[in-house]
Amino acid sequence: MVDVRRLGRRPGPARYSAVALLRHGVTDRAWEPAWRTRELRRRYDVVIVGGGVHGLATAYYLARNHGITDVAVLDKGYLGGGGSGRNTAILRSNYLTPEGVRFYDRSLELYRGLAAELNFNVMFSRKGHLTLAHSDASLRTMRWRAEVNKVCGVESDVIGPSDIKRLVPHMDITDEARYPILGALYHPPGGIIRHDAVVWGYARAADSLGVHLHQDTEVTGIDVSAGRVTGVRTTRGDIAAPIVVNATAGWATLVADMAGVRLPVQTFPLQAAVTEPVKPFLRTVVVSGTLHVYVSQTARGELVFGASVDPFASYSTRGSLEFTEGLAAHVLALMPALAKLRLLRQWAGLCDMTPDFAPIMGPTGVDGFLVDVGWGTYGFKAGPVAGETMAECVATGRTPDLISAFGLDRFAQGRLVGEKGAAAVGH
Ligand code: PYC
Repeated sequence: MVDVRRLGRRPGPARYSAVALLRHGVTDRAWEPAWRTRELRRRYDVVIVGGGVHGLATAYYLARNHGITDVAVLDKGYLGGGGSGRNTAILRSNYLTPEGVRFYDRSLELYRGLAAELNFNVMFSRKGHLTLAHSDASLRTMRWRAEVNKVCGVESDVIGPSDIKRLVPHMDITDEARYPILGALYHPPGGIIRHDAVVWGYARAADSLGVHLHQDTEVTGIDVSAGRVTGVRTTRGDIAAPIVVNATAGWATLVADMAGVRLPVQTFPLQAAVTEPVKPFLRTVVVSGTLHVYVSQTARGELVFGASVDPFASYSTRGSLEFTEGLAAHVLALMPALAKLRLLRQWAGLCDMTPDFAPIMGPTGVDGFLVDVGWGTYGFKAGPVAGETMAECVATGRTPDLISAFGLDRFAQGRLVGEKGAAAVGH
């Protein structure tokens, strides 16, 4: 017999029920934090720097798949306050290289099952994903991507303007459009998800398995002795650890520098914006690389827009009028009917761009210091699979096949992965 007084008291994934939800719905009592505030230990088996979806997923899969629970996730701010909470929550696996397609497809598979896995409503919506082509050159790239996708078993096809109009009735597909639409890459499995719910779900699940989550804990140094990592220094004291994972975005180079590891990464702001909510009318995610814009409609009815990265490297997360003006012009070129919609908010996140637009994952020249960085504009899409593979890397000491192409040594060896052609927009 279930003791209803205990329902919802513990953050463990299995404890929630319809009764608990009803009780929480009618009273504000008994809401407990989804994860606990724990004492910061002076030693952990694994320290993960960065409390976004990558760091939290790595901690979760370390505990869940490998039984490694003496793990601390450190974040200098709050969980999900960086790229995980600032992206436009788009999921897809229609990349250009076989390495990229297989990797992001595993991520999509994990995302599809995430609500059940974590017992947390992450609001995954398989809307389909359209990447428009406005020129012969981009149509050629779409065809190329479609073929690679199909070979890897990923649903993806080039469709023409009349099929686009059927999927997005508000789209201007006439020849009079300023940037006429010649076709699109259609990827039915793509969609959107609620990004902060993904963070909270992983955090709650990791916490319930014994992982320690420490917010407001900034890493200020990394100790290395005789080529091995020995621990981290933080604003709350030193922590000894034989394994340290850099799972930061925006600060990836600064954290790696602390261990003496140089990364071929430059950091750029990426701006996004959201409108007031309107009735649902946009079924799919729509992307135009030429117009540097992507748009989707949330379950609440808001339109979420993103663009290319700002044209200069910076750590600023401020919005700019230039971005808003460009965004409005480009969105209206695609869907003139949106002219009266009001923007509510705009913000920016930081993107760590690598030379080939593929991530940097796995071991470094410093024993025990691993990286999961360089995500450019693809980081959120990769959260679950990055967590799963980094956890395997830490637990077994071997680099899983799925990420073997993404090693740091590829830059010295000239084995670049070349994923720029799959970017939603030109950068
Ligand atoms: O590559 O799909 C993408 C994307 C969406 C937002 C930023 N990048």
